[in-house]
Amino acid sequence: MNDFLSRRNFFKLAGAGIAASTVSKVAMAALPEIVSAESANTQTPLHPDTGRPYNPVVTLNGWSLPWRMNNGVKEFHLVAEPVVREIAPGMKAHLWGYNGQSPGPTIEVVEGDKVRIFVTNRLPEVTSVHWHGQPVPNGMDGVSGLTQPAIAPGKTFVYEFEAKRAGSFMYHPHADEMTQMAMGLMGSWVTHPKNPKFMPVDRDFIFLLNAYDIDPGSYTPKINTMLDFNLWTWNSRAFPGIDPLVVRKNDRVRIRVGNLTMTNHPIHLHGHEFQVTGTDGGWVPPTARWPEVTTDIGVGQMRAIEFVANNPGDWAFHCHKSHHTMNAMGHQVPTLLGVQQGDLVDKISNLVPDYMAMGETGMAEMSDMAAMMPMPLPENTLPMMTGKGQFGDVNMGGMFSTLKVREGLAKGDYKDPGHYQFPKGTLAYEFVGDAPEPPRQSATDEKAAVEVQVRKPTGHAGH
Ligand SMILES: [Cu+2]
Repeated sequence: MNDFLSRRNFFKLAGAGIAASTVSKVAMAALPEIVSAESANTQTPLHPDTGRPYNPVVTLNGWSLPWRMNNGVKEFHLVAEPVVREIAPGMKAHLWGYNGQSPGPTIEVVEGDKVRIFVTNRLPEVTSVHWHGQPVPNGMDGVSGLTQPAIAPGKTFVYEFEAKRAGSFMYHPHADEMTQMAMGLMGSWVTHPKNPKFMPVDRDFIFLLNAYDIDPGSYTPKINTMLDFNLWTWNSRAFPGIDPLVVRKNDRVRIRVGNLTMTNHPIHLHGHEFQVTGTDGGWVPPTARWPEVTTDIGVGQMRAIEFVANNPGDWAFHCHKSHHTMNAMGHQVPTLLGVQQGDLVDKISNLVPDYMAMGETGMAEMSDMAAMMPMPLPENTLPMMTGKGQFGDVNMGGMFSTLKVREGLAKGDYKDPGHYQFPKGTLAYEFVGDAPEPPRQSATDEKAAVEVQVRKPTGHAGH
């Protein structure tokens, strides 16, 4: 036995919510042991104890796959299989993933490593794995039908290539893609630079943007959805299920984000400016970078952003498409802002006893819906927006998390430090006193100089 198969490492992994499954000794002689994760928590980084040294990444609500060395080749074992993934506390989804979770584990190698990946198919249909963004020989590219026969259920295929270029990559199936991506089959890949001192950072996070369409009260995604997904997730988690990104003040931070949804996501960070330092095409030369607080990540793209976390606090970090910071429930409801529903409710209640007026003053009241007796949520459904902060409801869901910048954390400390303690005099506060009526432009009786002809839109004519 070597590497992670040793007893010491097995127990280390088991303690972290990761388990090695029982396989026969004969099978083990040929195939690397199957290691799988049972929890959706962010695992501590996997420090390499064999092979070339590197600074490991932290997979948000995920983990990295252990390997074994075999005559100088790094061997991994991915198993495509049905999994149950907790999207956030209170909701589980029946997905397809790798090694117990969706997304699958992050694979970390070093530039120049010879890599062998065994892929076992435990799905009910054929699959394959495409190593997105990597320079590989054509026959290792994983496009079923085009570059290889698809992997039939029960079969194991072997992919072998050299990890030629350092950078951030993804892996996903290239067989019945629409179904398999909608079911959550995907994972991250990092090829670390051969020189660990190249573009060093103190904390290096990675996650994938992915999306699901799961009807309230059900467990399995609708695989035929084209664009109108209702759960916008990071590594198949929705706020408040997404862990915070915990960093020490003045740490240099890298966050690598890949997009495997069907739309773009403008990812926005509060309190700091960052630069895009990498794409899945390689590192951006320093002369070509510019400062940003939002970077749009297109479909099938990967971006690495970097900044110095010099501003302590609990900073929002989210997709800027506001519907992507909401969970399932109906988005097709009419707008009732300003519509007084008081007596209407009495009338409708005669017919529908559970009817509840909503949206008269906005939708923030949705945050309290789970707690409201008149309208309980269906089973296995997340509220549309939720999450509590130290001052009350955060009114968010979906692609939302926080960057928690704190002084005095230990080097590898990623534990949630709790709410930020605001220094005296640095918190927005309520004005107390008389607020004088603001001066307004005086009303006039004169007829408007321009008479406006309004033509109301009918159907698509209004476009
Ligand atoms: Cu988005």
